[in-house]
Amino acid sequence: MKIVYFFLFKLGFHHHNRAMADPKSAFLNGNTLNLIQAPVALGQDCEGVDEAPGILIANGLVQQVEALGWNVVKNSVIDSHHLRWNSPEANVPARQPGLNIKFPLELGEACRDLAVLSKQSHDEKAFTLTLGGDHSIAIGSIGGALLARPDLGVIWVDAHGDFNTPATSPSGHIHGMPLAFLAGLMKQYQLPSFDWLKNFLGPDQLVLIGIRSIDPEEKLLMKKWGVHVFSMTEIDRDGIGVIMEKAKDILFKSGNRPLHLSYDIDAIDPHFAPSTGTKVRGGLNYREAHYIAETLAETKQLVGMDLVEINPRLGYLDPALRSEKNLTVEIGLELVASALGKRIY
Ligand SMILES: [Mn+2]
Repeated sequence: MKIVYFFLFKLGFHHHNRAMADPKSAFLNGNTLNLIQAPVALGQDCEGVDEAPGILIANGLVQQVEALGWNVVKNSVIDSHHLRWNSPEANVPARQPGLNIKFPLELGEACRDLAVLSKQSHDEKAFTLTLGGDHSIAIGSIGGALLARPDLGVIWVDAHGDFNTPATSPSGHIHGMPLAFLAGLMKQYQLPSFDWLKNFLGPDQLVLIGIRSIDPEEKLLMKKWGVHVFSMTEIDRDGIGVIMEKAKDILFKSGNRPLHLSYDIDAIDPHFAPSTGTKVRGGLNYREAHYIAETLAETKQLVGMDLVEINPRLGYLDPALRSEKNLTVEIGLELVASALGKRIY
């Protein structure tokens, strides 16, 4: 499979007139930020999630990031036209014979190429912002980050557990399996297209927040592996402020470490973020959604972020609205800003 990258290098000379913000992170090289667009949709079955990176950028993502004092040095796109539902290749039978998993070859190769970019970006100590695409792309962004930063801590914000394996998944969709890959639970299946995954997360490196929909056997896997889960129930009981303190206590137990935020937009209540493929009621409200990103930015340990599962074709009664004033695209842009240091006061 041929993957082509488009690198757009920008000169930073016009940035010196901007007030240099305070140090972004001890784990970063100043205010350097690399953007990776991962328009991948084959991890699930709704057309349109691959359109999100383009629409986020058309709605001012780069300008917004630069206004916060970041210097966007690289803007790379994984050319994954063959990974979209509207491509002819997507119409071939998806399921691997004898195994309940869809498009492992295509997604393994896409994530491998994304991992190369992610590792390189982390080697450069640039903040690495990856725009999905469905959540399968986190195998690449985090799998690559772990090659450069084996000690990475991950905050996974999601409505779902994303811990399924072929043995527990009702659908075979890889966007429900990225944490099983990153936790090393997929090694038993020996998928050659994922053999580049070398470093894995341990239970002390991962916190899940906002969860409210877990498949029954997936839940058993998660408990056995020992993942820290803060479901919507805990957020209701303790408030998001207490939950974020607990999450930091877990991740910083042995001292500071670089952090990665993997933000699935479906963690947010569909009332606020309707344009996504697997909606679940009872999610994060608008301020809770932001508070998570703001708190992590405040730690100064954040080195990367995924923003995934925005599907601009969904959630609107009037399709004419989908590419312009899309509420979910707007909230996605705002979450990136919060994670990159935007403050109310
Ligand atoms: Mn997810």
